[in-house]
Amino acid sequence: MKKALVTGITGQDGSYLVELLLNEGYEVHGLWRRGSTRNPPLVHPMPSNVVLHYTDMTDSVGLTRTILKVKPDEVYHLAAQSDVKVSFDDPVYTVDANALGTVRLLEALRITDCGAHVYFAATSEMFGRSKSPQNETTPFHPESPYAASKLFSYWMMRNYRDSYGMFAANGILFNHESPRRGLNFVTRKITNGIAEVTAGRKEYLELGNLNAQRDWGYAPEYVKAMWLMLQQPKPDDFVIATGETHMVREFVTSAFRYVDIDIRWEGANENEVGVDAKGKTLVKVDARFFRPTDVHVLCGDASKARRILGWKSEVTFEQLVEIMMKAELNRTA
Ligand code: F7E
Repeated sequence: MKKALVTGITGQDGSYLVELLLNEGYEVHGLWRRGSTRNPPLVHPMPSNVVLHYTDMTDSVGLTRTILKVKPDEVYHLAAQSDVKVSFDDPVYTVDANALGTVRLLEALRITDCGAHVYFAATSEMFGRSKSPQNETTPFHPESPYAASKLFSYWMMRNYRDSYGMFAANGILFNHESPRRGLNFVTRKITNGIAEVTAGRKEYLELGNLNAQRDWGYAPEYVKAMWLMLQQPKPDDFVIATGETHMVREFVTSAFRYVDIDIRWEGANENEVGVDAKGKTLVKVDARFFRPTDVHVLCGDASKARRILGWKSEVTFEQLVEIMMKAELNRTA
């Protein structure tokens, strides 16, 4: 039986990846960050047959000990401080967990001579202000401590691949969402907020930059791409994206349409509002949610993944909004 070790197992991607790996017949192990007072919040119940190990990305000894114990065939490195806005408020922790964390893991794998295939969750944020569509040859221009920490790890993966012959693959994943997305990310904040508004528990949504454009895909499809990368004869780097980009404003409009509310946009910048047919304000812009610098347009070209991995996204933007809204309304019903 093949063994997989997943860092970041408690997050959205970890939860879907665990399901995929269990279906593929893997013995699945995960890292669990022990808090002094409570366990980390789970986006989804953890299947009972997953083996959890107490350590985290700041603990070299814990990582080495876990690898020696598990002897994994595949390692999926998803753990990170993944909130871009938080990375501006807490850059030192972000770099420690994300950048040094990857080095600690790579060193643990090298020292133990583990031989596992390793996947790293790189990100479209590394492209920053580079022109879209972005693919594997597009220059990087990170615009946040988060993006810079991920770019550092991306290069360390390549370095360990070249220097030590490690099977180290980078997945440059564009935004990918689902009903299991954390409430701090914009898609889930929007769908959850609309469910609260329609249930009468909230007056309006408060959002930041409505002009940002993102290439939003469906998370379960994206974890399949991670797995495919580790089944290849040689390690490589792949962009995973839908190839379509939409503004945050469009996401809001589509999600409200799902509950039969037509949103009209009025005003500009910090004074922009979204109102319903009766003129009631349902969306406000609040500068608290702006970032010191924001990535404006991300749109990925995943043709290499299609050619080599046979992967392509199937769920459209409208379907994604529908999946998320449906789950949200069921949850709050
Ligand atoms: O923001 C804008 C915000 O936080 C998307 C992470 O998984 O994907 C994610 O990073 C856009 C930004 O995701 C609000 O300014 C407007 O332009 O959902 P997000 P992200 O920053 O793109 C990449 C691929 C990762 O790797 C990251 O780990 O939406 N926006 N108003 C807002 N964003 C948030 N969070 N909250 C707002 O109220």
